Amino acid sequence: MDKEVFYKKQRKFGQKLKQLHHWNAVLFVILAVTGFVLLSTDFRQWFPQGRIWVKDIHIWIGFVSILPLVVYTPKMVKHLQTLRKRKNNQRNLYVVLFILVMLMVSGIALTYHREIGPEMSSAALFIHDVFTYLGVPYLLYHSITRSQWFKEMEKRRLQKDQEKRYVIEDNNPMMDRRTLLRKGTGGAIAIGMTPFIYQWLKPHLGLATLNNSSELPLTKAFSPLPQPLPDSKPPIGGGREGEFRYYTVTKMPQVTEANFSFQVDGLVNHPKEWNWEQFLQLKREVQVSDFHCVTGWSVYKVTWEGIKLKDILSKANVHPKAKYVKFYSQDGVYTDSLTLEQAMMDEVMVALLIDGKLIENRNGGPVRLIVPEMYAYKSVKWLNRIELIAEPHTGYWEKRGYKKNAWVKI
Ligand SMILES: Nc1nc2c(c(=O)[nH]1)N[C@H]1C(S)=C(S)[C@@H](COP(=O)(O)O)O[C@H]1N2
Ligand SMILES: [Mo]
Repeated sequence: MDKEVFYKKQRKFGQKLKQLHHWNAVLFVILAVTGFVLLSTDFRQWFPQGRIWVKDIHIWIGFVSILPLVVYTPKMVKHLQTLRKRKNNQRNLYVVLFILVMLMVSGIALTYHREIGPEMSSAALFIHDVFTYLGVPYLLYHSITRSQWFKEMEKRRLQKDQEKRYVIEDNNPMMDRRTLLRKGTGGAIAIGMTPFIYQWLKPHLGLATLNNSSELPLTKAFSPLPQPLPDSKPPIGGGREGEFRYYTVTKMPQVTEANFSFQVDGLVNHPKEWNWEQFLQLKREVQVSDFHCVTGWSVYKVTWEGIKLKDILSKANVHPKAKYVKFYSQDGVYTDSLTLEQAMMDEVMVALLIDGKLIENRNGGPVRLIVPEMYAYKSVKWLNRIELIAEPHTGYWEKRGYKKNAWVKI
């Protein structure tokens, strides 16, 4: 083949690759944006319903983007080799590919979190997080510095420099300008990402215990405080392993002793209502259990102290017509339910203490439900009312697409 034809072909091929490259970038931007929305606790609060479809979009685009990557990669590698492009370009390609593959593999694992179990999901979520927080800025840098817009800006800057004869002595003024612009871009991205990375690392740096100062610590809002049982302090579980991600679909309710009440009503023979002091008189027990969120994170060996739900139900004397138990939160919005049979399981607890301390407000305190065998969307925070009902009730997240079957083990 003569040289002319060869180069023409290569150029055409390069053009095609460029288009594909562009579409990959578009898919990637959608994934990055939806991914950060899913990470945002603020979004969860402002627009909870949106989370469900944002997650669907994220997963679908994720799957769709596998295809162009598979088609595109071998061609790109070949193209770079034929044109004997700079080593730099090739190395960059492999870094980008590595990031994308790690995100995809961990993303697929997370999509099937239920099938692979909590341990594998936690690992997948960790990988997905790492490559989001470190990989996304890299890819952002990659796409900005390779865009037509950026290259033109570089060119313009260089021309200006030459006109002004600033860097005329330099051997390679283009290189200098370029390095400067690129370092600037890299720096700006790094600074922009810092709050996100900080947010992510905070619990791992031991900063999670610092309370938001606008929040009244519950230990000040209640008196007396529950005295932990010997099994709670020191916690028989040896202290929890892992970090909670604190979720709320509303503004966090400020529970105080004055507005605290705990009710059991509906289809019961003896409806009950306790104030704080009376509530503390109920017999508490201690249990160690794991806590699994359906989005992939878990906290292990949590020592909870509280009242077994079955004990509370027996105090209220459940009417034979009751088939389901509905749980209300003091936030006025969040609810969920169990069948009566599920509610009678031994480990279902109305918890007050975690690892020997009153449960914090953001963690659902002072009183939250714990259903260790099920995903934590069943574990209603700021629990203040239990209603016995005859018909099934669809909980907050279940209404918005979460499965009614919340068993962790399938
Ligand atoms: N009232 C209320 N309870 C709730 C939620 C919520 O948003 N509001 N989120 C649920 C979900 S999805 C999870 S994973 C756990 C999170 O508990 P944490 O915020 O203490 O980590 O609480 C569950 N109970
Ligand atoms: Mo969750």
